[in-house]
Amino acid sequence: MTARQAGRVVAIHGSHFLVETTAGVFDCVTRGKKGGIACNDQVEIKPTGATGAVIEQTLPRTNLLYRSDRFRVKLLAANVDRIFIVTAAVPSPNPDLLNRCLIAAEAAGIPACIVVNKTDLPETAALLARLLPYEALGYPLLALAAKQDVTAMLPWLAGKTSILIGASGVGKSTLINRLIPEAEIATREISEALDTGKHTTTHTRLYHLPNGGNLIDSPGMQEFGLQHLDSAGLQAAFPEFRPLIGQCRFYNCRHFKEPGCAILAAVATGQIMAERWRSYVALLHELDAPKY
Ligand SMILES: Nc1nc2c(ncn2[C@@H]2O[C@H](COP(=O)(O)OP(=O)(O)OP(=O)(O)O)[C@@H](O)[C@H]2O)c(=O)[nH]1
Ligand SMILES: [Mg+2]
Ligand SMILES: [Zn+2]
Repeated sequence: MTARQAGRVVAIHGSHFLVETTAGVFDCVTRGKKGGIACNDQVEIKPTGATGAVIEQTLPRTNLLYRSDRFRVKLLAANVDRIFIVTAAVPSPNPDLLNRCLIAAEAAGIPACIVVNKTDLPETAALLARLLPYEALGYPLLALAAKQDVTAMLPWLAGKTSILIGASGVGKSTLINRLIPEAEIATREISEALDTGKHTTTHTRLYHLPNGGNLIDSPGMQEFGLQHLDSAGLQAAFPEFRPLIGQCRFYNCRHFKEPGCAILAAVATGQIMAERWRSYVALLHELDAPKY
């Protein structure tokens, strides 16, 4: 009988899990029903052959980043130290998606940074100006061009496990290739040449940084459901709401259209960004929708 080994899930392909151990990488399956295992989960496996194994157990997580709509939950990664939300002026950015990523990061208790990629594009100045208020909320803004120079990211990555998330085509895989040349991830140019469709990266995968630490690439997302939050969790994920909570006329104010609402007053004066409040309202209505 082969002994159990500790490992780390580095990629998930359907019902197969690639698990890295000190004895090499194993192609693993789970016992019974699949699911519930995320990239960067720490697991115990039991080898069934030279390269095959069964996942026996998932070890407790420090955190879990995931999205959820009415129908299903999609795990992104576990045990993450930092989330980089990658944006670019092209393709045209979606503030609601950015907000949802930030809210998911807050809800999971993981620090988030915003990366503005493609600074070589002239449209970037306007995007940076629009995103500046996010820095004031506590989300550092890193502006760079993955195709030119990614050194601005290095101090944030060292010794940590980080994940890149964001819309398709913003340059997540290009960034990883620049930071980890041996990753050799296919990026948009290649998928366009092969005509394989819109999303280039189809699986979440963890790569090791040359100077220590790990970086996880993820497929571009269009939607980010947060059905797992309740109304209190949603409000708590907005740092700019915190100083105003308790100042509304009604103790159970939902900050939607109630009279005497301190949040609405702050939106009216511009103290709270209208695009943040719009994401809040959209999410508030989504969590009222029936779940199946
Ligand atoms: N101008 C410019 N283009 C870039 C830069 N970085 C990446 N790109 C381009 O943006 C396109 C998309 O890059 P990818 O790295 O495939 O984007 P992705 O975010 O991984 O996309 P998905 O895998 O679909 O989620 C490619 O054509 C890249 O060459 C940059 O710094 N400047
Ligand atoms: Mg990609
Ligand atoms: Zn209110």
